[in-house]
Amino acid sequence: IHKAFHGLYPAPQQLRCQALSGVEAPRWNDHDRPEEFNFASHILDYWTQMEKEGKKGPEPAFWWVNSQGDEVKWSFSDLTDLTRRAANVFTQTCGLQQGDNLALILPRVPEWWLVTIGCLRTGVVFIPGTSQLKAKDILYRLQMSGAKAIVTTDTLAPEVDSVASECPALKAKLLVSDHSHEGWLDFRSLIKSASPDHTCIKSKTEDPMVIFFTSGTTGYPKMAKHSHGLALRSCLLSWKLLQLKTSDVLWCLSDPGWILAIVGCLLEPWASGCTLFVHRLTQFDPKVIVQVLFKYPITQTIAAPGVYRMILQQKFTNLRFPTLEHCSTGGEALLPEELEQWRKHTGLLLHEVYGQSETGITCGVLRGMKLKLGSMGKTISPFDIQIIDDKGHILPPNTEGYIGIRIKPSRPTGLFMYYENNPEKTAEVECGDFYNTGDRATMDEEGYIWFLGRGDDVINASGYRIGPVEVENALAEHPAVAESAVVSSPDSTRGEVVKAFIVLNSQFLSHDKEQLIKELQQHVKSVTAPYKYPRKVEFVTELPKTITGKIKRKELRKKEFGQM
Ligand code: BCO
Repeated sequence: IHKAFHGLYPAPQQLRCQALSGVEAPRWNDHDRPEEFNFASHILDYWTQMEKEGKKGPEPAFWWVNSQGDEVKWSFSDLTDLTRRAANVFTQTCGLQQGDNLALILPRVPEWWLVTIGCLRTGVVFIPGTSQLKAKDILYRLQMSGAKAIVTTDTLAPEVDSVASECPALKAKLLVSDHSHEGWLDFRSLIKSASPDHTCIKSKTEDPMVIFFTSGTTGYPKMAKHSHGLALRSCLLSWKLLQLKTSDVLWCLSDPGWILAIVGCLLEPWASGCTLFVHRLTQFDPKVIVQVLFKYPITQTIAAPGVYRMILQQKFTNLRFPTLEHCSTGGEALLPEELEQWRKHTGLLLHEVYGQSETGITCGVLRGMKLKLGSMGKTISPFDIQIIDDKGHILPPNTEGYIGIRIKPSRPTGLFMYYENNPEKTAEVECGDFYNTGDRATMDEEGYIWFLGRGDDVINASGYRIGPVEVENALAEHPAVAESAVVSSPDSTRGEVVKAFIVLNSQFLSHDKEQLIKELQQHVKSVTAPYKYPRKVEFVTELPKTITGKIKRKELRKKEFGQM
């Protein structure tokens, strides 16, 4: 069945493997802090060695399919070979060095995995972004990070070209495409001709590995920088939370731009030597997801609650998937009714996890753990989560407060290092002995945590964290908008959606309102990543403001949630 991807990469080797039981990845304990850690050399190359010694079964490490019937299967040996080549492309062809930043904006194509692991091998810090980003978002990311290289597809290459002259640090543009593009290096050909010999850097566990852009209440996204400790902690998660075995086939549906994808589509499956399954999924479609779950031997899924919710809303007659054993969910709140419905139709539980771009997964329902309806589980060691007030004092059980992660006397391995170039914001989220997540919750006497919502204006729509200012600024570019306030509004499909209250400029007051709403939505989709567009719009004559002229978003939000 294997089809070497576009004929460019080697077909998987015929492995001398027999299915041997009892083969386990190298293990660390919760509180181990090895001085050096590199996921590529410590984990991937370990599994490659196990394959070579015939000590690992024949299951592929990577199994990629698309709707056109193309299929890629790579063993760990293939991955080692191809990612060493990628490492050489970065260092030799692009002249990148350890600590340099690389922007990675790819959809779910196999090269995404070659780039990420190539970066791990060289110490190049990668910055994932969703393919929904537009020229302005890309410009912001390139300028803020000073990225020296970018990897993307031909869909986004013109957007990059339109801003590249404003990004003096950008030296190398790598294209993943079947076609060549002037001014761009052809990543696929370079991989083919690169040497497979490369020595992985000996990274310190605390050396930088990845940066995520994360939305906040004010201004544009901040850069949350993570060390290789994130990868180390994801190994612990793989063993404890999901308890993956080499025979498992894990499908994580997160877009490659988010931390959930780094954890669920890269680190967790391979920490346990299991198969990562990927469907190209250009457009989200619950029908395709259900078909895939019937067709392929997938044993575990990870997806935002919205994905399971949208599957349930389709009212399929049969959701008893033949091989699926365990489902995890995270990114937004899961309602108890959704869990009940999923259990009723599939016979399976939904195991909730919680985390942010700053933290990765910090709490959750471990496989086999008692589940309490509506709770997102318990803190996962080495994190110590407590519910705190705004001074960092620990609150008694069942009291509402902020989710705090202990950072003193020592910062746990895997928590973000800091907001790059932003010591003020880094200091702002430190609250006594804790990192304040800004999320509100309660914890019961047994340590189970109940999520309540954001303590600020950040909107969580279908698992996307959206800063209101980003949307308000996009709206402000439209001539009809005099001013706007963007808040969260409840929604039965997406949990929350973006709602914009808009004061129109006088010359637009007589315009057809339905038409204007469509135009404004389209406008936002065209100037910034479309997932941020306001799905609800209300025209108002004025916005509620404080005496100093600050918009009272909280008041509007409360109204949306029927709290006033
Ligand atoms: O609803 P519309 O059709 O009007 O608009 C949609 C898309 O059609 C459109 N769009 C997408 N790509 C576009 C585009 N338009 C123009 N150009 C493009 N390139 O824009 C809207 C996008 O909205 P969406 O992505 O929310 O909609 P969709 O397709 O219905 O997907 C639903 C979900 C549930 C699959 C999606 O929202 C999703 O993947 N959510 C999960 C996000 C996630 O993984 N979050 C985790 C973050 S990490 C974290 O929280 C830490 C946890 C440890």
